[in-house]
Amino acid sequence: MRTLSLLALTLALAACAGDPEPTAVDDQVLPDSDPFALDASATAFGLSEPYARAAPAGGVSAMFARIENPTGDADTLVAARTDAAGRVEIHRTQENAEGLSEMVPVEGGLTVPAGETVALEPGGLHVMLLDLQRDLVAGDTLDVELEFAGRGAVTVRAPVRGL
Ligand SMILES: [Cu+2]
Repeated sequence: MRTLSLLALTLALAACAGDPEPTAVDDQVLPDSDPFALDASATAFGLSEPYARAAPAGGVSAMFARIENPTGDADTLVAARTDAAGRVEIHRTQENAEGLSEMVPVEGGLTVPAGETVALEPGGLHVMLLDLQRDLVAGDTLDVELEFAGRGAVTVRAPVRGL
């Protein structure tokens, strides 16, 4: 799902060319049925490529995605929720002093700067799903509510993938 960036670029080029009706382009950028978009405009904050890892009930999993912020204002992911997990935390995987990989909570929330994309990916930032309330099976989908300081709560539907 790289279409968001490409379309944003297309939109910018169209604007430079003096497109008289840029809003008409906005309307067709992302269809309403697109499960990955938080907003139907390529110039708006959005999320792409979400997925969660398969794991059994009682275990742990993680959700990954790219959070794209082409707007002029930073926003911060302050919390996440899903009924599939007893507890959800925002984590960063890093190397500790002993050279071992460890996960630490991101204090104060995860800021997505204006004009930037933050990738939640294996080995880096992720939404940690603890105390799974049910099996997450490859092929299923998982709804995760992400709460941003600025724009409020948005729900992302993440496909579940096997390891
Ligand atoms: Cu973690």
